[in-house]
Amino acid sequence: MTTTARHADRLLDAVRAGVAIYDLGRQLSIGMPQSPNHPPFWLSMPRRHGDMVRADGGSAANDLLVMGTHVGTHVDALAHVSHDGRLHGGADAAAAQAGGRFTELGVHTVAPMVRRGVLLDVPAALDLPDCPPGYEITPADLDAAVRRQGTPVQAGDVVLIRSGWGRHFDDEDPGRYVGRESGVPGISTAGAQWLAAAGVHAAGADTIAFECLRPGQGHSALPAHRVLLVEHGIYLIETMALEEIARDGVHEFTFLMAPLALYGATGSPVRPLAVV
Ligand code: UVW
Repeated sequence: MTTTARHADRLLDAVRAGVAIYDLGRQLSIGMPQSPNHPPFWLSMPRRHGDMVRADGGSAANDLLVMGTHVGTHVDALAHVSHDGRLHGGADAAAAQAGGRFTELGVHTVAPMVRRGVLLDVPAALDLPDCPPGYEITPADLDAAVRRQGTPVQAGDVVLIRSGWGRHFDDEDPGRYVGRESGVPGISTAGAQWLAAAGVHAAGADTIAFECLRPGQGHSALPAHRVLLVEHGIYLIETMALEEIARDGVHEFTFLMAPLALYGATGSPVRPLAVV
């Protein structure tokens, strides 16, 4: 039986027994923090109640949504990042994007995930309230979290890394979460190699770009993206809400996530769930 099938079975058992479900997605709203690399989130209501009243008196409102696919809680497909003109598996990025969409590595190829999930609570392992801005999470930190929690990482897992920076998502100044001046804590290149060596299927974090952003660096250099997406074909999930599940001390769960099947797109908004 595959890991996915085992977790689907466990999920059914859990649903029958009564389960706790953690919502790991952020609310999407105008003005929320987001990377300057991507078009902003915008929602308007072109049709309001009363604009078109049906013969039976009924009326409907509806919305127009405009946003980048890497805004809010989202998954990065393998088409998202290239290095020296090459995508994961060696495909030529310029050729792959020639038709304006990625037929091979687009987000429509990311299968819905039903997998073992592990939360690695780094600040808890370091005995800190949260990782400081610009802090690089090392393999030693990841090992310390695994040891403290007793949750070894297995091949095929989805591993979520809590830095504690997520508590800034709702700050009045969205620039704090984005790390405009301060930088943002996150995984180091060596930390990304640790995840790749463990054979994880996907990795997520409570930060805007998953990896460490040094003060003043902005979102210009993303070496962990290269290691995970390009070199190892490991999906990334960013801007996750990990505070509640960490507060409850839940470190192992069934992870559920279905990206939108946006044909050829480089990413998709998602609403991941942890089922315990
Ligand atoms: C950022 O927003 C920087 O992350 P990504 O482009 O990987 O989605």
